[in-house]
Amino acid sequence: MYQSGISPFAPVLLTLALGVFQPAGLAAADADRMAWFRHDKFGMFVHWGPYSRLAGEWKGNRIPPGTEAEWIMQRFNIPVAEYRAMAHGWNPVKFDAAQFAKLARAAGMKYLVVTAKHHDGFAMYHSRVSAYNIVDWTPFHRDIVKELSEACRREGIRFCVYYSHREDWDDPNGYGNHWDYDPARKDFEKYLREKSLPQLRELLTGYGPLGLVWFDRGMDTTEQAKRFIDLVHELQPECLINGRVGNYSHELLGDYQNMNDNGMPAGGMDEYWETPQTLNGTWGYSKFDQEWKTPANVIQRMVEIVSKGGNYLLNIGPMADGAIPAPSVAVLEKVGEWMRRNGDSIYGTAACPVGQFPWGRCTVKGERVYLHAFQRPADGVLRVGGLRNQVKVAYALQTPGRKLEVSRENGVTAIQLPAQGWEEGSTVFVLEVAGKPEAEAEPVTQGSDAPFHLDPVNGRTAGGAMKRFNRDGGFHIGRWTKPEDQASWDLLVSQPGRYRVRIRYAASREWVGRKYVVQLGGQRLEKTVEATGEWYAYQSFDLGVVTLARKGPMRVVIHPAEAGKENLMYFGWLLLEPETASGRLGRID
Ligand code: FHN
Repeated sequence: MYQSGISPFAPVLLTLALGVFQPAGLAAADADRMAWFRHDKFGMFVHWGPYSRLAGEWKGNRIPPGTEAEWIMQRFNIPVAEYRAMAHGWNPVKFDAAQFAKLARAAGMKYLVVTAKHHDGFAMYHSRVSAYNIVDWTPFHRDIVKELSEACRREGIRFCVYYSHREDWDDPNGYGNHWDYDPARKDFEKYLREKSLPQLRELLTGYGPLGLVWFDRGMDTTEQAKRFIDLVHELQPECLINGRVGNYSHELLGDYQNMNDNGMPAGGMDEYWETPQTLNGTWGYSKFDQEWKTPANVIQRMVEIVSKGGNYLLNIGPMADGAIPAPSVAVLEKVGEWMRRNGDSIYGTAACPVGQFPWGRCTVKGERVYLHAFQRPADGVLRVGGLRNQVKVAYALQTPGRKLEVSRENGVTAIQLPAQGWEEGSTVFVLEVAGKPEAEAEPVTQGSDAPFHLDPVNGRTAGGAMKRFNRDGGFHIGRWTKPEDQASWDLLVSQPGRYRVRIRYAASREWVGRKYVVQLGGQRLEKTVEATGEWYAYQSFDLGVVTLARKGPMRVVIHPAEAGKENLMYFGWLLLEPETASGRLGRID
């Protein structure tokens, strides 16, 4: 046990209290709708449809390596008539909904998202809108969505559907099929009105309460996306909507942000997010792809995702006959064994305030820090830098009665690890700490004649300002409308001198003309947001030269100059570059 010492950066100490993660700027009612999503962390994605029957091969030709098997119709430009004929004979007789739900449960997954319609336009449920569905079109005649929804409820798994609302290669007016249909003659509005929206209505009215609807390959316009959102809200107000409902290059619509496929953000974010990931290299089943991730890899990905405040939606691709590939089952069962022992360090936890470690990651819940050691350090000591709290007691999650020795030196907490009890994937150690886990911020430092690079990852937000991810531009800070909505950084200046300040941001038309303030120590720059063209069209702007007069700590803060209705900007970075005519630092004498 120890008392936290005095930090050398005491004047600029800041704390990040993330004990109960609840993204800033959300109304309480919104936050409540998200409660299960925030808690559950781990879901099963199921990509299944007639493409599974082809298993990555069309007329003796293999789908190019690295291509997703569910895209086979588009990759080979298979004519609608031929693809329909193939689907007509599909009979997945081994399908057993209970097996899916039981596997999800055994793996520790809490929600299941099944492709009710993927881009090929085929409905995996009994649609009255289109006869091109599993019940009417195939000899199988069973409603897969219905059976899965019932099995999930029996197993306590939250049931959710994926629906490809924009892309539809079967419908003459849907998006994406240019080989059968002339794009210039398509009436996309008709497709929305007569197929996509009515099918969504069927899913929202025929299968009980849905946890969420997972849309994909977002709508072009906000107006179109809002029709889908409105329908969900009208029919099932509690049902969540994923971020891909809208255009990826516009402001996030829906309840949470999706990473790109298999994506992992560089750091934690201030909003809800989820990453969809594959177990091998494809979503739909391919007989050619046997590159399965190991249980350890899946566990470590899960820990990494949860340590950054996200959810992990992990895919299985059932085969043509309805069986789940044996390697998927084996991996998920192993992951489930780990979850049964260690789930406490995953469910209901929040992002780790103290970043990433060479030996693993961490998650937090209440006044506990869960240290996930991916491997045992050679000297048997787990070192945790930047944790501000006093540690009351430390132990391995599996052996709470056996206390571990803890010491602290120069701001680093050191835990003596046992030699036994190591797990494949991650071994979890618990620190019970005084108060909510908080980080001592690492100041941003500079190298010799080197700039300060201030970005969303090494800064912090306050008020309504949020660190966010977008699919085009990586991280940005957004949702700031008033002076209290701030981004700030603590710097440790080692080379006083003159510095040129540059800022990079993207601004949509409505934000142009808004005033913002950059405070650097005692200096204040007031600037106006300029046009960059588009939502995520980032540009850099020169803000002039400032003087960093003294060595030591200094704070940089950016915020809107006054309150307004519109967002300020999507902030990318601020650069402080040594200003010299000769290329050398303009030093202060
Ligand atoms: O095109 C789809 C793909 O087939 C798969 O469904 C993934 C899952 O996230 N989403 C799209 C690509 O991003």
